[in-house]
Amino acid sequence: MKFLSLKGCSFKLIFIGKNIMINLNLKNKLIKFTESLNIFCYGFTECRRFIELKQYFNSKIDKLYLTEFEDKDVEKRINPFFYFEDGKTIISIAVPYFRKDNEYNKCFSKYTQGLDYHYVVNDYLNKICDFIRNFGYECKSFCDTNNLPERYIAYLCGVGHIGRNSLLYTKKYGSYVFLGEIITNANLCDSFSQEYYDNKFKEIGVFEHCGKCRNCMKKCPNDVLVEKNFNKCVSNLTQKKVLDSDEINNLNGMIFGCDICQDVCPKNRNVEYSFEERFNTEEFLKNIKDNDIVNMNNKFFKDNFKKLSCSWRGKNLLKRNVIIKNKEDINFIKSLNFDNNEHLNYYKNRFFNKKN
Ligand code: B12
Ligand code: SF4
Ligand code: SF4
Repeated sequence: MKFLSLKGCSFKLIFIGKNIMINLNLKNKLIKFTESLNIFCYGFTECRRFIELKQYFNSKIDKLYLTEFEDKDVEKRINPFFYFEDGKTIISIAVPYFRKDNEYNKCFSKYTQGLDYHYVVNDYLNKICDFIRNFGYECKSFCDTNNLPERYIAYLCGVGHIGRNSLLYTKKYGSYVFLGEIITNANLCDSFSQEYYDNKFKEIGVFEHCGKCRNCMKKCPNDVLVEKNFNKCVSNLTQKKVLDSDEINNLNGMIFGCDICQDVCPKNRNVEYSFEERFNTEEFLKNIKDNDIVNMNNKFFKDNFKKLSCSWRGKNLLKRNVIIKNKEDINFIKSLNFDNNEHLNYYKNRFFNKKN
C-alpha cells in the first residue's frame, strides 16, 4: 500500500494485478457523490483500445451497413486515447428518460419529447468532472458527441446488458436510458487481459438476458434486427436528409425516432419512470397537429423545437417527415404551400402527381 500527496490531500492507493494503483479514496467518494445526484446506474472500466471490436466494425463497413452517423475511421471508434491521451479510466453513467407523459405524442419517440438529452446528460457529467478535478485529476466528458462505442463501454462498466435490439439495458430503468462517459487520468479500476475482453465481447452475442425472446426482431417494421443493418432503421430514416423511394415508404408514420423494439421488450415492463423532470414532454408537443408542423415558421421552430434533440437536422426535415406521413391524404397534400422551397415542393409534387 502507498500514500500519495496531491494538492495537500493524502490518498490511499492500492496495488492490484498489472501494477495498477487504484485511488480508492477518490473512488469511494466519487461513488457517494454520483449517487447523491440520483445516478445509480454507473460503473468504471480501464481506458484502453477496444481492439476486440475492430473486426466487428470492419465487417459492418464491408457489408455497407454503416449509417451516415457512424465514422468510417475505425480507430476513432475504438481508441479513447484519441480523445484523451493520458486517460486511465472511463466512467459510464446512464440517465433515465422515460416519463409518464411521454406517451402523449406517438409520432415523436419518447427520447426526444423533453429537453435535449445532450444538455441534461452533460449537466450530470460536468458535475462529476468538477468533483474529480477537485482531487487534482483531469477529465474529458462526452455524450453522443464522439465515435466511441457508448453501449459497449457501459456494458464493460457493468452498467447493464445488451439486448437483441442492440440497446443497453439497466435493471432499474430498462433500456430507456441515455449514456454518458468521462475519461479521466485517475486510476479507478482494475486491469484485465485481452483474452478477458475478447470473451466479454463474444458474450454479448449470446444474449443471455433475452433467453428465447425475439419480440424486438419480430416487431421491427423494417426487419432491421436480423442482419443488424441500421440503414433501414426508422430512427435512421427520420434523421436522414436524403431518402430514396423505398426509404420514403419505410418511415412507418414517424416524425422522429422509433421506439418499437424497446416498447415490445419484456425487460422494459415494470421499469421505473425517470426522476428527471426535464424529460417531461414539452407542453407545445402534447397537442401539436401535423398542420402546425408543416406550416411552422423560424420563430415557432426556434421557440419550441430548438430545445429538443429532434431539432438537430433542422425544421425542414420535420416538415418533410410530416408530408411523408400524410402522403395518402390528397387534401392535406393539396393544402401545402412552401413558396420557393425546392426540397419540400419536391415531396409535395411527388405525392400530388401520384394521386392525379
Ligand atoms: C449511430 C447511432 C444510431 C444509428 C444506428 C444505431 C445502431 N444500432 O447502430 C440510428 C440513427 C439508427 C440510431 C438509433 C437509435 N439510437 Co442511437 N446512436 C448512434 C451512435 C451515435 C453510434 C452507435 C454505433 O456506433 N453503432 C454501431 C454498432 C455496431 O455499435 P453499438 O450500437 O454500440 O453496438 C455495440 C453492442 O451493441 C454490440 N453488439 C450489438 N449486437 C451485437 C451482436 C453480436 C454478435 C456481438 C458480438 C456484439 C453486438 O457490439 C457493438 C460494439 O460497440 C450512439 C452514440 C455512440 N457514440 O455510441 C447512439 C446511441 C446508441 N443511440 C441511442 C438511442 C437512444 C437510440 C434510439 C433508441 C433512438 C430512438 N428512439 O429512435 C434508436 C435505437 C435503435 C436501436 N435499436 O439501436 C443511445 C442508446 C442508449 C441505450 N440505452 O442503448 C446512444 C448510446 C446515444 C446515447 N448517448 O445515449 N442510433
Ligand atoms: S428503432 Fe424501430 S426500426 Fe429501428 S430497430 Fe428498433 S424497431 Fe426497428
Ligand atoms: S424484446 Fe426480447 S429479444 Fe429483444 S431485447 Fe427484449 S428480451 Fe431481448
